[in-house]
Order: sequence, then structure tokens, then C-alpha cells
Amino acid sequence: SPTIPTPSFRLPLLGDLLSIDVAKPVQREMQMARRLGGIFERKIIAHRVIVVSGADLVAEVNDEEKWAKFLGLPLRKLRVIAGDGLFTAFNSEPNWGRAHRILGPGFSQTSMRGYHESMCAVVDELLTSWDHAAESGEYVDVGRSMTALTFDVIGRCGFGYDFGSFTRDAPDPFVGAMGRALEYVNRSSNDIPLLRTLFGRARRAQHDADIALMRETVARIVDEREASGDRRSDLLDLMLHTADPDTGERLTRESVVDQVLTFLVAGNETTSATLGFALHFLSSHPEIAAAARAEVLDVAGPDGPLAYEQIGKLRKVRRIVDETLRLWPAAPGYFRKVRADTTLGEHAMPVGSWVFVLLPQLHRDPAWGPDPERFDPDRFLPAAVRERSPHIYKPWGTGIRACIGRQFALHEAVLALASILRRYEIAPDPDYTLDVHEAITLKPRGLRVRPTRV
Ligand code: MNH
Repeated sequence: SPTIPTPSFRLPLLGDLLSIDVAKPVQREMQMARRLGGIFERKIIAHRVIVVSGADLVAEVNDEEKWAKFLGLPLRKLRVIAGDGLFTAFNSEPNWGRAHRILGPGFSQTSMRGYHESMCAVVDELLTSWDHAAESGEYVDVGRSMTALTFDVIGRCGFGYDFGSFTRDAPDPFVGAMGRALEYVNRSSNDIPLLRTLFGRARRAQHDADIALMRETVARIVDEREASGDRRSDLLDLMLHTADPDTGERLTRESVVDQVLTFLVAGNETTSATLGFALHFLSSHPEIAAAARAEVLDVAGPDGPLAYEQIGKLRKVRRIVDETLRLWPAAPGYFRKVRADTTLGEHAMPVGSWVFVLLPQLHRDPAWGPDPERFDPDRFLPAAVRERSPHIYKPWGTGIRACIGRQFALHEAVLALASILRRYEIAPDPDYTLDVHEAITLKPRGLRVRPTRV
């Protein structure tokens, strides 16, 4: 079978090390894909990665008969935080199926009804903080504001915990520990091993302390809930009081802690980053913001809480989220491995082969039409969606291991954006150009917008 293209400049020992941008590997791979095509191989010391982004090839690796989720290096590294929780479990680990069956109902569309009020309460706190900025004509730090929102939402809806992100002076210690731990994991999957051992001791000790703090905090929350005997409509309640419908087994205490940490790891940065990118696009496309604002006013009027039933009617706001996830999918890819000897395009793929699906490039495939860089939510009008293959848009992953939190993230994102649009015009910082920061997830670095009351 033909050889897979590789970057032409390759040193004998170091591989493509010099061509890897340590800080922005995903954006570097996007450049390589533009040059080398929908499949290429890069090599960094001992790691060889086949990067796939062509629409037809991605459709092949999404075939669940022939391929399955692979736990790539960044995901394996996350296991020190989230163990064999849903996101980081190997396909063969029994805790995956158990947690998948127990938690599935907690992420259904109808469960969102139970979380809606808690989400609205957090959004109200966000609006209060934006009101202050609007009154004094200040910019809002989008990253900080959206992270506060998503932490407080998952804290309350997930396990009845209030991080108090909008009210505390300093962030909850848990939030700091989590941020550092993710940064550490991200770096150590890109780092050069020798430098890591030379300079890494102090950071390693901090990392261990951060993980201990996170696990102890969550374990304490779980213990307190159990001791109190309280029943609530949140994910923790479901985990403590539901048996696996297949086996009758319950999640162990350790697995419950792993799942709570998993929601924070898999669900928090992704949702806050998506909201950040959406605000970037809305501030730079005032006509799209105005049309969405008109929709919100039409569905829900100028004030009063947004009702659960109204969220599903905000189709334009939803399309803004969909289109944001096309251009900047916060989780920039996923890994797939072959289940038995097969082929990918014309290339032989023996057992043991695995690939990385590069989503931002897939989402700019020629199949999207002539101007893939243009932000255009109408690409998600129902007629347009029906016309194209579902395999050219995969921000939630694919198959049985796709995102379980999708409805949750969408409900939260549509609610938050609709609430913001209804209340403010969002002006961009004229000096800002989008800087996409990479730390496993993608997020807009240094973004700020200026809200004014409509
Ligand atoms: Mn989420 C898996 C993207 C929000 C919980 N998520 C995935 C995968 C992608 C993804 C892609 C597949 C990864 C892989 O194949 O290796 N998730 C997102 C995006 C958002 C998001 C883009 C927001 C926007 N995710 C959320 C939220 C939660 C969550 C919110 C929880 C509250 N995600 C998960 C879990 C998994 C997952 C859990 C693993 C599911 C499984 O393997 O069974």
C-alpha cells in the first residue's frame, strides 16, 4: 500500500520534533494537513501519530465495526485525575459500561428540565457581574467569566456544590488545583522527556498535591451527601441511588469520585471555551447577533426568566453554537484504533494501528463548500444539514464513546448566550485578534468584550 505522507524535513533521531509547535500542536497540524492532505504521519522521538482530517477517511475511522475509541496519550495522562471514569476508561473496563448505563438518564433531554432552574440561577449571577461592567463601560474578561459560569453550573447541577465563582474574591482552591493539574497533564504530553526530569520535580510535587486536594474535596462532598440522606435532582443523586440496569451493581465510592472529576475535566473547559469562541464571533458579527437577539425577544420577551420549553425554540442561537463548534471545536480531536487488520483509504492498517482525527481541519474540508473560514450559522439550517454527510461534523466525537454531556452543554450554552444577547450589545475589543490557546482543549486567549445594555 502507498506510504502515508510525512513532513519533508525529518531529522534521523528527533523525527519531526523541530516542526512541532509545543504550544500550539493542533494549529501546527492544521497547517501540515493543508500541505500534506487528509492523512499524514508525524513523528516526535518515539511517538508516531497518523493524523486524519479528510472527510472520506474520517467516515471510515468512525465505522464502529472496524474501529473503536483509542485512549491517546493525553487521555491516558488524565487518568491520574479521573481514573477509569467515563471519559478516560479503556473500552474493556467494566466501570465504563456501568457508569454509562447509570448516568445515561442523567444526561437525557428531559433531565435538563431538572437542571434548568439551577442553570438559570448561575446565569443570573453572570448577568449581575456583566451589569456592573456595562454600567462602568468596562470590558468583561470572557475566559474568566465563562469559566465561572461553567464551574458553578456543573457544581450545582452535578453535585449540589457552590463554587461561588461570581461572589468569592479568590477562586475556590479546587478551581486553582484543577487548572494547574490540567496544564501539567497537557505539558507533560508534549514535553521532551529529558527536560522534564531535569526541571520537573517541584511541578510534580505540586501536581500530586493538586490531585490530592481535588479528590479529597469531591470525596468529602460525596460523604456529606450520603450522611445527610438528602435526595436531589442532580447527577450525584443518580450515582448514589441507581443500580446498573444490566447487572444490578452500584458504582463504588471511588468510581463516583472519578465520575464527578470526569464531568469537571471533560465538561468544563470545553463548554466555557465554546461560549468564549461564540462571544468572539457574535462581537465580530453584529448582524448575526442582532438576528439572534430578535429571536430571543420573539420567543421569550424582554425580561423574566427563560423557561425550559423556550430553550428548544431558540434555533438561531443553537445554530450559532453549532457553527462555533465547527470552526473551533473546543475538544480538537479524538483517537481511533483498528479492531482487526483493515485499510484506511489505500493504506494498510494492521492491528495495533491508531489515528488522531483532527477536527478543526475536518470542519474545513472542501465538502463544506467554498469559504470554510466564514462564520455562517445558516450552514446548520435543517435543509443544509440533511444534504451533507454526518461524518464531516464531529465536535462531540463519534459512536458509543461520543460525548455523554452534549445535551447538558447545549442547554447551558444556548441559555447563557440567549440571556446575554437579550440584555446586551456585545462590542469587540478593536485591538483583539483571535489567539487560540491550546491546553488539550482550545480556547480564545485574552478575549474581552464590552457589553452595553440594549
Ligand atoms: Mn464531552 C466525551 C466534546 C461537554 C462529559 N466530549 C467527549 C468527546 C468529545 C467531547 C469530542 C469524545 C472524546 C473521545 O472520543 O475520546 N464535550 C465535548 C464538547 C463539549 C463537551 C465540545 C462542550 C461544548 N462533556 C461535556 C459536558 C460533560 C461532558 C458538559 C459533562 C457534564 N464528554 C463527557 C464524558 C465523555 C465525553 C463523560 C466520555 C463519554 C464516554 O466515553 O462514554
